[in-house]
Amino acid sequence: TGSGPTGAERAARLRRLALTTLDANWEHDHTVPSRTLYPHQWSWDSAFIAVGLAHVRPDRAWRELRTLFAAQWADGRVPHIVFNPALRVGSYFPGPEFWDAGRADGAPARATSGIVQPPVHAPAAWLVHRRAPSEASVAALHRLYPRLVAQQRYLTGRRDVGGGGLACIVHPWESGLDNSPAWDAPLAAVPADVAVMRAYRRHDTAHADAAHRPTDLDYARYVTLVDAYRAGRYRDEGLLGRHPFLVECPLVNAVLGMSEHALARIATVVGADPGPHRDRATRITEALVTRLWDPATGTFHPRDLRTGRLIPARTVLGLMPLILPDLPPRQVQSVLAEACSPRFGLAARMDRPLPTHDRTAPDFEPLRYWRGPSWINTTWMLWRGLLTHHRPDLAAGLRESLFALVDRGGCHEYFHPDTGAGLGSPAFSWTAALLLDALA
Ligand code: 9WN
Repeated sequence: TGSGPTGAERAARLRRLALTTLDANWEHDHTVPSRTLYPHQWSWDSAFIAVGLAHVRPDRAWRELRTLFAAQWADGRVPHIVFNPALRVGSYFPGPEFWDAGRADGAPARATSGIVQPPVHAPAAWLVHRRAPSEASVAALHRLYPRLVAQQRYLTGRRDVGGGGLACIVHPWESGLDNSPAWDAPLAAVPADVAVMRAYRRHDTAHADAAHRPTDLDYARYVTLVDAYRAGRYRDEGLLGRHPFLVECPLVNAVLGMSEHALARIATVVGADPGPHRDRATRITEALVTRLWDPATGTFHPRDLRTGRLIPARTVLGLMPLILPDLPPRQVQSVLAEACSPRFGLAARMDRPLPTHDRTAPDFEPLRYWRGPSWINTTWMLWRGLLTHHRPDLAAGLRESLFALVDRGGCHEYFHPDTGAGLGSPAFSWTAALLLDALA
């Protein structure tokens, strides 16, 4: 993290801060993303958190994943939220009563939501094992492997609504980048009545500035979409004919491909055949390039299955396929060009952190959640992709910008993409966890 005593001091300071943050957010058998805003267990948060915990508390890293997968549904879906039954009603909106998932086929005993998040868990499990291999980690991989395989089967099976070999999402929350400008076009087709929200009370705006969060109109649509999915008891048959939001997301599918690569490695440890995973990884990367790559823009875009068209917004989602080791050279070069353009400003020496949306777009909003602010998870994923594709110069620049953000702003949830000011939750778990990984 820089040479000499200053770099070493900063690294030690950041490590202490990260550990304190993670310890404070530990809750019996899982880590909450934030005590105030997100007091339950979240799916992709837990995967990122495990990656960080592997460096400091490996037992806890496995516990984190074990707790999450204990709430896996019979069809293989890993719910995006596992609710803590000890919390009072109203500690988060929408809570378990709103999801009412218990009545769906194959739902677990624990109260959960009915949707998923990007499947970063197999890559996370692999990183945790590689960081601290032991008898316990091999045993943990044995336990997790069939569950991770079932998660992939769900996404590449029931969720291949478009029939082209990619998974589709049924709600913007499933992308993890809830109010990204990428979802504006498909969401515009979702009926939304702000009056719908009068029946509920948002909880997020009690803890974070409303101007930094999704709008009430966004929330009205989020609720409409859950209503629609829940009305069909979270079944996936016939979604194309009845569900108002069906999109193939480049991040979700890049992670899906990455997971098959990770499963191939895990398979060799647990005595399973890695071949089928490698084949599936190849097919997912091919489908991603065929279906989500736009030669005209040189980047990846989500595909709206209801219109059949690519969504034009150029967001950070389009850069995420760089995490795939088998991304063809043409796409690698062109995603790098997009990342290094003024839209995202990636450089060996960065003057500003990586934003989540095209800085030059008229709808870039530096304060509002996923519409511009810098986030540590997307920064970390791009960093890993740069290492995979042998760009240590750019990887070093991005990593340094990550350290600078947290050093100045603390373990915030997101950051102002110009000033670096901390936004959202001030003690956010994946910021701390991924910082630990980048420091290692
Ligand atoms: C809805 C927990 C989650 C993250 C998401 C982030 C945010 C929830 C919310 O918080 O979403 O799932 O209430 O806004 O967008 O990526 O997993 O940290």
